[in-house]
Parts: sequence; C-alpha cells; structure tokens
Amino acid sequence: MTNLWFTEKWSKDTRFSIKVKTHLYSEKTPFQQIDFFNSEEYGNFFTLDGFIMVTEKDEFIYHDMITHVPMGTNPKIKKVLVIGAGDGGTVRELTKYDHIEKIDMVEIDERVVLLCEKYLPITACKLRDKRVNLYFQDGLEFVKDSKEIYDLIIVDSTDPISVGEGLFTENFYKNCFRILSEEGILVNQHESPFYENFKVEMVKAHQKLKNIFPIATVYQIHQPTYASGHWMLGFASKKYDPILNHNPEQWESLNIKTKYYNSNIHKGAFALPNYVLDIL
Ligand code: AG3
Repeated sequence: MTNLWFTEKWSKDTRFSIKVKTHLYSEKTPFQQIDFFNSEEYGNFFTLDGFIMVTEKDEFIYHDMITHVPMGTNPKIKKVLVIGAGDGGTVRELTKYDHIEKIDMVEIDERVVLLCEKYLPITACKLRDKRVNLYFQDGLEFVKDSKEIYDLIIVDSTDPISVGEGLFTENFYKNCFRILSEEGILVNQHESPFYENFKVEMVKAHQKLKNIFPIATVYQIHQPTYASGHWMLGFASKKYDPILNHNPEQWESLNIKTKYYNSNIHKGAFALPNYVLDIL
C-alpha cells in the first residue's frame, strides 16, 4: 500500500498536501520543473516548480473569474491576448464567445501545452480552435515587439518568483498599456493577501498597475488549492470600471454557460475585506 502525498509550501510554517494515487509524469524543461499527478480528491493536477497550477476539481473557479469578469464588463471584446496559460483553461472560456475574433496566446514553454493536451484535456480542449494563434515565446518580448492592438489582455502567469517574474514588471505593464485599445482591459493573476510571502508580491503588482492605468483594482476568488485559498486577480483598464460599467443584461443575453461566474459573483468579487483595502 503506497502512501504518496504531494506537498506544497504555503508559508514558512504552513504546508498543503493532496494524497496522490499516481505521479503521472515529471520533466525538467529549460524553463521549469513540470509534474502531473492523479488524485482521488482533485482528479488530475499539475505543478510548475512545485506550485499547483491546475487541478481538475477547482480550475473552473479561476478560469471563470479571469475570463468572464472582463467580458461581463465589456461584452463587446473581440481581440484578446493571453499570456502564459499553457494549460488552456483561459482559452477554453474565451472560445465560448462566438463574437471573439482572435485569441493570441503566448506561452514560454511549449512542453506545458503539449503535456496538458495529454494529461489535462479538460482545460486544453480548445487550444486548437481556429481563432487561437499559439506563440511559444516570452510574453515580455512579445508585448515589447507587438504592433497589434487588443481589447483585452489576460496575464495568466506563474508566481513572480519563477519564470513568471518578467510578467510582473513595470516595463511589461507599460507595453501592455501601449498595445491595448482605448477601451482596453488588462486582467492578471495577482497572488494572495494572506501569507506575507505572497502579500508583498500582490502589493507590488498593484502599485505598478495603479501608476500606469487610470483604473486599477483587485478582486477576489476562492481557490482551494492556491495558497490560503484566498486568491486575487487584478483588473486594470483605460476606460471601463468593473462595477460602474458592469453590463449584466448584455452579458446574460449571450447565454454563456459557466460553473462559477454569474452577475452577482461579478459584483461581489470586488467587495474587499478591510485587511485587503488597507494594503492597496
Ligand atoms: N496560473 C497560476 C496562478 C498562480 C498559482 N500560484 C500558486 N499556486 N502559488 C496558471 C494556471 C491557470 N491557468
């Protein structure tokens, strides 16, 4: 009888563990350590450098909220740039919108895409959609050189302590601003306010976005497998406020099927607890 557990460090003195049935695959690429596991409670899940990125059980929360919140604010978005997100969950949600014309996805590590297509088809299922263009390169370089203009940029990155570091820099955010349309929105994964090691990164990212975008705020999700379960996403925008311009009627008329997102969750996610307001 094996007794195999995956354990992730959440803070100096806190760890989170999932009982593993099978360690499906392990590979060190030039960018990072990739591992896939199978478990009873969370189904298949994968980690980058030892941090959980996607589990079959809770991925719908993060992917709904990183995608449908900007779409609910401006349901007319047509051209989208996705950075990171090699598992495909964000792209899967975007492809639910028939009127989205173009989705450029920039993932630094092609191995993540190929392995997720094998072990996590639940998220990777739409990466070969006709509207999706895959670029395997550094997102930092892509936005620096891009001549395209996008309505929405979704930064679905790893933590700033690893290969995702460049995607939390002022330089990167400035280039995102440059290639967004007048009505453009940027949403990014924004770490957690709870444990100190994540909190410092969250505050730094927010300050940088606030200096560049006229509208910059954060919203919260409950993500059981990300450190503390209290995870943030950032919303930065040139024109649209996610609450004042929230467009529930128009979004609801699109009839998009979601497992987590709805118009009340949209509003509620921006209601922040005092300990978060205090550090913004
Ligand atoms: N996004 C990863 C979010 C950050 C995870 N960090 C952590 N567990 N410490 C990529 C996966 C979702 N597409």
